[in-house]
Amino acid sequence: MSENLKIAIQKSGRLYEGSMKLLKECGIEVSNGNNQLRVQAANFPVEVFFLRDDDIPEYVQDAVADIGFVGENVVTEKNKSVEPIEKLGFGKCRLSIAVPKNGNFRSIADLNEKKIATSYPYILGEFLKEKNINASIHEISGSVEIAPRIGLADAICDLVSSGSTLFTNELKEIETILSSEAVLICNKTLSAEKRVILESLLFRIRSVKKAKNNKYVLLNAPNNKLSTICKLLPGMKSPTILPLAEPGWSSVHSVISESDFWNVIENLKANGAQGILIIPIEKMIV
Ligand code: PRT
Ligand code: ZN
Repeated sequence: MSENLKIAIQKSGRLYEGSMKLLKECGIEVSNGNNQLRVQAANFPVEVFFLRDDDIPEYVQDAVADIGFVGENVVTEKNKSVEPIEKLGFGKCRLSIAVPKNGNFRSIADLNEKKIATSYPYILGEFLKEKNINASIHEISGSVEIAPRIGLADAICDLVSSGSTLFTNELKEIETILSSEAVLICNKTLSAEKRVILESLLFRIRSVKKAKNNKYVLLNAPNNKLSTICKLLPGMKSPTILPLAEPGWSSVHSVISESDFWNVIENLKANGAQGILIIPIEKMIV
């Protein structure tokens, strides 16, 4: 019987939606209607396990699952023997040290001999060691942000995304220890057969990610401006140019990356482009 690749994803929480959406965009149908622990995909040789995110690195290390989608923060904290393969582009956050807004602490050096509350004792411990700061770590598993107010700690080390939790609790960030997003981690001794399935999945994931980072652009340009405009549009090979019904004008089609999107659009306009249309790309085969 041929093997399935076992994928561990978060059962519920902040990474659940993103993980399910990514599988769907990769054309993998997984229905978790009955809140099951494990589901076989309908049309791809994978089986999805729904777990607590904290358990995913260990399960992947021990080959209970072959791969997992989990935050880099959890991978680093758990320090298991797994191979990080690919960033997945969702679940972005940072692990930061924060202190009371109106207190006396300005930098991490002020935290010598102080107490820091966190759910990330390993990462924080390594960081303090590296910076030569002798603070004590108080491990708590939830609601870390209230620790200074109730006198449990002088500072906290916790995940931040929008910053509103810190703001509401009158805390301010003084140091970022780690930037994180969801990553695909892999067991280190995957069979050759499973590697083939993983390669096929990675190919799909990369096509989805690439599409998200790029836009399809259509514009009209006078023929005497075409060479300038083409230089602004690198495209996958080179732009496609089609004549318009109106003499002296062409339609130009290309792909531009999200990162320099606004710069390119402004330059295109300044160089005579008109009727610019930007279209999202669903998949981009790399
Ligand atoms: O039940 P299980 O153990 O699976 O879930 P969990 O409660 O441990 O994790 P969950 O679902 O809260 O988070 C899962 C993963 O999402 C984390 O490990 C991160 O990789 C990622 N992630 C991204 C975040 C955040 N953003 C985030 N903002 N995880 C937690 N937060 C929390 C943070 O701890 C703080 O309480 O949100 C609050 C801060 O948010 P802002 O927007 O107010 O700054
Ligand atoms: Zn967790």
